[in-house]
Amino acid sequence: MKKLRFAVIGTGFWAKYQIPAWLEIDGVELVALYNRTLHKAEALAKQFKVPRVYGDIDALFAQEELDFIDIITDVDTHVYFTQKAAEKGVAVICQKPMAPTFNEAKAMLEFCESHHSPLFIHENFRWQVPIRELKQALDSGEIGTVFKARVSFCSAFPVFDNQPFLAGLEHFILTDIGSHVLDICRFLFGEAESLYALTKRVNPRIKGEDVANVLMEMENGVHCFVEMSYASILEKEAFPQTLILVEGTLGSAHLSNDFVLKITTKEGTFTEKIYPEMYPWLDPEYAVVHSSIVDCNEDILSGLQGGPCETTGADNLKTVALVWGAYESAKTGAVVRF
Ligand code: 89Y
Repeated sequence: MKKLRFAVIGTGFWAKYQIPAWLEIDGVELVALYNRTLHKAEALAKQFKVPRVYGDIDALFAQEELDFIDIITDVDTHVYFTQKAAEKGVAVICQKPMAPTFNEAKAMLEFCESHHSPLFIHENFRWQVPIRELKQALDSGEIGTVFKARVSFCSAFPVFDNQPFLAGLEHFILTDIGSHVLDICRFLFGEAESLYALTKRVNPRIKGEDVANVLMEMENGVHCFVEMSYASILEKEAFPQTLILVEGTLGSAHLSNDFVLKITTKEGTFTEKIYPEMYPWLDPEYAVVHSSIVDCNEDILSGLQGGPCETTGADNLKTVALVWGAYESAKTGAVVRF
């Protein structure tokens, strides 16, 4: 099969991992980098031997023959670059969160559909190996019918050191981490029927909320409590792990710190350790996330080649709806129904 030619749009923090993750995969060829500040693109091009760089997005589309672009910029530019690509008939992969608001995300998807340009969202948390393993355990039926779950992403990791723009977001933790963990909930338990949320800002130096608690009732009746916080000083710092406890009629499954998965039934507890693949290019502080980029890219490549793909734009819009449903619930104090 012919290699798909692509360009990376944006050469900030995440591109340093997204690019080597692509280089792990056959079937794609990275031909160019774009960045508003050209010298940053030049530095990364040198590091990863990418042949061409651009500081002008129109020049990129005029001079390169592309099958797709991978947008790794801040959220406020996602719609702009997506439309530029779709107008040229180029497929788009875009980082989460898809767009700054639900309406813009919906319009972005409709724009791509009307231009027959496939849209995929790079949503990688559901591709973390411990979470795939947990899903397998739930699907095996060993803990019976699931009735309740607690999904936690609570940390005091200095997240603004690497990604300072997050501190200026009016909507922070639900868009940044909520996009991931609410997507994990959809992956594990299906769609939500209703949701109630509370949010809070603890850190006075940031603009948005850094604590959010969301209680969902899923269509299959599962009660799912999702807690997220960047203000949690805990005995064990878990960043960037999502810790999950699932209870079923025959037992429970507990994904706890340091990738330990425990399955408990009346027969006892079975413990397993599920480590992420430690690629040489990953930052150990982000290991489980960085390593999942490869699996997420592989799945999207399958979609680009006309095969199945989990995180299409249409699928991810349902996660975006949960994020913005949570903001609405926190603002109005009402339960939001889907
Ligand atoms: O931006 C976020 C993400 O996608 O994963 C963790 C993170 O870097 C900080 O919350």
